[in-house]
Amino acid sequence: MSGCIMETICSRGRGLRLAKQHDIEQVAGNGLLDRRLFLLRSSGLVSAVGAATGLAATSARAEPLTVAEWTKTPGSWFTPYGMPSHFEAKVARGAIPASPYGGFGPGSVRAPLQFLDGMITPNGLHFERSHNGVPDIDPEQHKLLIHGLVRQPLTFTREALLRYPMTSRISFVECAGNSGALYGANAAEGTAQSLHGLLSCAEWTGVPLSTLLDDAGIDPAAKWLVAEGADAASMSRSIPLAKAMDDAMVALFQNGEAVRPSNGYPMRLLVPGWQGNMNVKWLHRIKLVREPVMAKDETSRYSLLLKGGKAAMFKFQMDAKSVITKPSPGIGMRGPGLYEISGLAWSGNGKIAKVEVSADGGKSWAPAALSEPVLSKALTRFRIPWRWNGGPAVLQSRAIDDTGYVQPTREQQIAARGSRAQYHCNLITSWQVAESGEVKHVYA
Ligand SMILES: Nc1nc2c(c(=O)[nH]1)N[C@H]1C(S)=C(S)[C@@H](COP(=O)(O)O)O[C@H]1N2
Ligand SMILES: [Mo]
Repeated sequence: MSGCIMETICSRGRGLRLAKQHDIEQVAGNGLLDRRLFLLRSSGLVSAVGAATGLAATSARAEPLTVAEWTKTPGSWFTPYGMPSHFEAKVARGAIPASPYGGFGPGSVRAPLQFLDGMITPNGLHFERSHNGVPDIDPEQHKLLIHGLVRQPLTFTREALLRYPMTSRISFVECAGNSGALYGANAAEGTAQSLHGLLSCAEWTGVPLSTLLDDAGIDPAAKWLVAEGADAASMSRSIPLAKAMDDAMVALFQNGEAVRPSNGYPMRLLVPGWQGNMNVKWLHRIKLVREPVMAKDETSRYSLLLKGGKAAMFKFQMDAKSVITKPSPGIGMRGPGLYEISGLAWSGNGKIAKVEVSADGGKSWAPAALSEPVLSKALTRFRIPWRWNGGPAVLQSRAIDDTGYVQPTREQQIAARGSRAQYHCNLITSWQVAESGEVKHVYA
């Protein structure tokens, strides 16, 4: 295969003149190619590669278009709220299990990461984790109370919040329990969705929490706040005041429309980059306090169990992590040739600085291209070309954020934490590619 690409390109003077030799060379073991390969469109190189690998097989041999059935008759009428093509029915939050409590109660559904591209999760596919179901909240009756160590307690209706100046930011939400199966002794069978799908990213719009706290007047004795939801779980979390004043937001909009009921309608707290659990949905109360209140959701749950029976008192930020979504289990390979490996990287500490990809189970690594925009505490799409020779391969990705934090191997994470940590699992995922093209989760 490698000879084939090289010969084709070498026989095309224009491509060769504009693209340097190293642009198409293998840059790491088992066929990883220079990340700029697909960016060299103007050089003619990509079309040469396409012809050489069969990537362009369908478009290169153009035949006259036939007139399809849907071109011969008028299309359907409009709908008030658009839905995806019915051909995309598999792109869903999985099979919804029957509620053990007759339609209510705790549960979660996961975003189908392997079927999505870009950095944004459509609202209908945003993962959901709810500890006691989704309340049906009338926005006219819902109120947000800010009280405790403040000069003057205030209540806000949604209407009142809508009169404030809004800000927007693109931010991921990840459940601290996401990927927890990877602490297990044996590699769990699963897809990007079932293993890592408690993760989504949206553009959130709302009022900076600092604005509302300033309006209430912060007592200098206040160092923390407690945020509480109006659902039947009364989800409560203690949040350091410094974080609240830094970049927390009372979000009213999600990707341009009102926050969905399952994601916190009419308002949710957004705590960028920190445990999903702290992003309290159906937010109705914020109390300023001196100390954390040690609520059930920060002690019995969502705290990080370490080796020797110790627990980290608080571990809020979600460290750098990445996962390859294409190829991945269920999204396999169809014959040897040139492919784009693509996936998601994110860090609760800041921006993704670099993503490296390995096709030989971590023996060698090559840098992936990061798709713009690369934003702090948002999902970042990475891509790298791969020439699959049809042999066995183990694909891995490793994220590095702008604090220098490097996503750990499984070995490193288990050595540091033991295997009962349950939360904050951000170790490197390995996808094994079989000669059949099938992809499966393994421990490398
Ligand atoms: N009020 C309330 N807020 C909540 C929850 C909840 O059950 N009730 N679940 C939390 C958890 S555990 C997570 S991971 C995130 C999930 O957000 P999402 O459902 O919008 O994806 O919301 C958090 N906020
Ligand atoms: Mo969660």
